[in-house]
Amino acid sequence: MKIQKPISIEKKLSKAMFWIVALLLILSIFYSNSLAFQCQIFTFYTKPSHGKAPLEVLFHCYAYDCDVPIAKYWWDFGDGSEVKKTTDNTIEHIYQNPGTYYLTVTVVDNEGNPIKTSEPKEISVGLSSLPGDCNDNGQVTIGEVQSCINCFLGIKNDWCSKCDLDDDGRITIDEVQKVINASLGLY
Ligand SMILES: [Ca+2]
Ligand SMILES: [Ca+2]
Repeated sequence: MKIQKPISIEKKLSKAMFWIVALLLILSIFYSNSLAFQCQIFTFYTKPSHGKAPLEVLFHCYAYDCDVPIAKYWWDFGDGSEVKKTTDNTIEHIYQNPGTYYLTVTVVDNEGNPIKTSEPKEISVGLSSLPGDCNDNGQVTIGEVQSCINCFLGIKNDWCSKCDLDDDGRITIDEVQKVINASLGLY
């Protein structure tokens, strides 16, 4: 009969140590990755993104960088007005004339060095306030209604942002109803 040798305390300890070290290593990799991920946060939104001129738009930027403190925001409204420099991360701007504008915000550190510039946000300012008047010609056609219905059904097209009347990123049945009403002259 074979007698199994008892595993020595030293061996048991070194095995346990191995697993503790491995676990610590995994945890430290995970932690440093999650820190790196959190180290730069950047969100930027506008409300509304479209409407009738003159259109007052609110811009909000949330930026965080753990390496450098963010001191200023430079707002380029894309309409030829001068770049506004603020310490506040929220600003309002009125677009006086119809057109399509592209706004960017740059976050700047306390020594005046730009850290990051946003992707351009499109602001569409029209002549018409009719819901679903996607091409801004003062009437809502069956084609525009069809486009908005398609957006509601998840079939994306260029006009979906115009059909999203409250700018919340989705097209609801109420919004489609408003567009249909506008096409019937009930708005
Ligand atoms: Ca139209
Ligand atoms: Ca919506």
